Amino acid sequence: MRNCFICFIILFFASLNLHAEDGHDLWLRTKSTGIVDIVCEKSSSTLNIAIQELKQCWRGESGTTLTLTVKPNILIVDDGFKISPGEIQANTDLGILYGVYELLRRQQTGEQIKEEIFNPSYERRLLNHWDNLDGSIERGYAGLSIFWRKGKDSLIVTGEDKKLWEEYARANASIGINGTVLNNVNASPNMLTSEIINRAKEVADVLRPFGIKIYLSVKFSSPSLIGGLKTSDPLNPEVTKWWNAKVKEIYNLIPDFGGFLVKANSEGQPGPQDFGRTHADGANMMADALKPNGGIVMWRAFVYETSGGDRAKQAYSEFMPLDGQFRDNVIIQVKNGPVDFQPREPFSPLFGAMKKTSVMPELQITQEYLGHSIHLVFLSTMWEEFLQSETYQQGKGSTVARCTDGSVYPQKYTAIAGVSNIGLDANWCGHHFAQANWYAFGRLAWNNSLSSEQIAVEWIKLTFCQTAENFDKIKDPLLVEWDLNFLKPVKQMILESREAAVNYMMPLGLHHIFAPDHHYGPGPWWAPKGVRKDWTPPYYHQADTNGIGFDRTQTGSNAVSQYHEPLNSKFNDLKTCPEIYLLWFHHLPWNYKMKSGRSLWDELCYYYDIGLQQVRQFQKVWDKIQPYVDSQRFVEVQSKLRNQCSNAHEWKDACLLYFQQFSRQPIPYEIERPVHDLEYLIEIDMKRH
Ligand code: GCW
Repeated sequence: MRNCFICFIILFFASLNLHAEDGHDLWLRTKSTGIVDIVCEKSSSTLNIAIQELKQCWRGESGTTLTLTVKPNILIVDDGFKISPGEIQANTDLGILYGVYELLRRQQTGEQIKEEIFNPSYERRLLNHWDNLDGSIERGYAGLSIFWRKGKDSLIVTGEDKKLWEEYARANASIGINGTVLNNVNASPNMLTSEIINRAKEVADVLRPFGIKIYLSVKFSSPSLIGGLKTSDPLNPEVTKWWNAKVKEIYNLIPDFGGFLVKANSEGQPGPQDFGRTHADGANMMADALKPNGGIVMWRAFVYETSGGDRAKQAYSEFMPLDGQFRDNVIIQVKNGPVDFQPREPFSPLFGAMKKTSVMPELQITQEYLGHSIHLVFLSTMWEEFLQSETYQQGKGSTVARCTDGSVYPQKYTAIAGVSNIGLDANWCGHHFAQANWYAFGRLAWNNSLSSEQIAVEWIKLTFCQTAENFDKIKDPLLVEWDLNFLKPVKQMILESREAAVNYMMPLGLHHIFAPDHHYGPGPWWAPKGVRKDWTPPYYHQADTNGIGFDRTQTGSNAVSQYHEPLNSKFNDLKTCPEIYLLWFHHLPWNYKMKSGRSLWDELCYYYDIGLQQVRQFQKVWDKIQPYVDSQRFVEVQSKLRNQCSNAHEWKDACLLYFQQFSRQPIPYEIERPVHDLEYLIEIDMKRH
């Protein structure tokens, strides 16, 4: 009987439209199953979109009357909204649109719809595109830019461009993203030429009805590079005049322009220090130019000098003394960790520490250090870990989330940014599961206390459930079957995936042991003469015959001192330092005894092995769900998982064989033996597959 039922299920799903599916529809693939009567007294382009979405995607009871009401309510913040079964209420038209997306999502995922207010955690929720004006994307793994291209038609805006930008805007609005930086932080000065600003205006016009403002990355030396000035000194009156005029030119074309993002005096980019000025001098000059039109400056704290000692300490050392010196329309944009988007880092100590300055987190959605668009890694769990980290700046409960969203300190502006993983690939993100990271970023930017589990469930249902109409009939046996055989295992896989990547790449607090430049495969050995030490993996792992790890304790670089007590002592003391950060903060002998009772060397071997086993398990999970997914996405993900698995194996072998030269101990005998030679792995340097 049971077998019969399973056969029926399989046949049923096979007969469903499991057609080729390129993934372009993202999490927005539902079609309406009934009619909704919409009452809305106002009209605007944003409200028109809201109404169209409702008509296209309605899954509630057919014939329902839904009222959309734009009226001030003090309990609703910014573009927040109130939902009840028959009404969506908001202060703004955009709030209504967000309310519509929330209602439709709930209908599709079978979540309850009751009277409830939804307010955003951050006022500004931005994507940062590292797109270059020639169409290439720094750290982009999903094809060329959707905004820029080279060639003679580079400035022509085609119907196809507009269609794609509109789809992009819709996807962003559906998860609450309301800003986008159109170009790379390693900015070309040409971004500020009139012809390029004109193209940016065309993008802004398409994005506007969806509530998305545009921002631009600017090069600090633009006045001298394209403005014909002799200097770009921020205190020079000619320079100030140039920026004022440029800002005016932008606002004439784009009246709701959001502002500038600036990478200055970082990795060779020009900045105020080139003229003996401070970051505050530079940021304030731009902030003053933008202020009359309500624009802001997002000034990045990603700085580290060649001779600056422990790289993990430098952003804090440089920016803390400037706390209180920035204009109120400057926000300091800080990467989640103190080094650089590693698979695991403790949070940057700047969060919660700068008390008189607005501070915003920068996350990396594109997987520069997490397997590009080849590895299946759901980043929500990493961001959740970061946002929920206790800073203790105002006692317990001062999490990074609360320190940055205005709950702990009043901030004039609150914001969060994610470095985009979007390109021209049909599925936008290169890997079907990388779409989940775009989705998760938006959801967390809207509500920074959401759990990854909830986000995962939403995304899987919206993206993969072929029978979404069944969610309102919760007892439907097909749905129970789908829950059990697809949702449950896929959810478990993605929730585990980031930890798996940490395990096979750099467990126990190891970091930055990547091959150079592409940051894809392992390169713990890479240290050519003459290269900046803090660009080489041995600087970070410090392995020698005595042990491994970066000593950041009070007797080492003392990076621990940048954390508020009790974290300073907790990280400093071996007995209390969480093992996930062990080698981030401590240099330890190979035979150091871990909590598990194993030696540090053995434990390292176990973690690398567990990581590999986890990916093998992911392959099994995916193969088993084949009946529930369309053939194209099935095959594409399956093939990526194969690559990921062989990469995980290479990571494990490369790191263990390399570190074994120092530990001089055998790999525990119950663990699978390496199958690659170290020489071979060094030679191939794991070029991208
Ligand atoms: O992680 C590093 C990247 C660079 C990037 C830089 C930054 C845009 O390797 O490609 O440059 O960070 O964040 O500025």
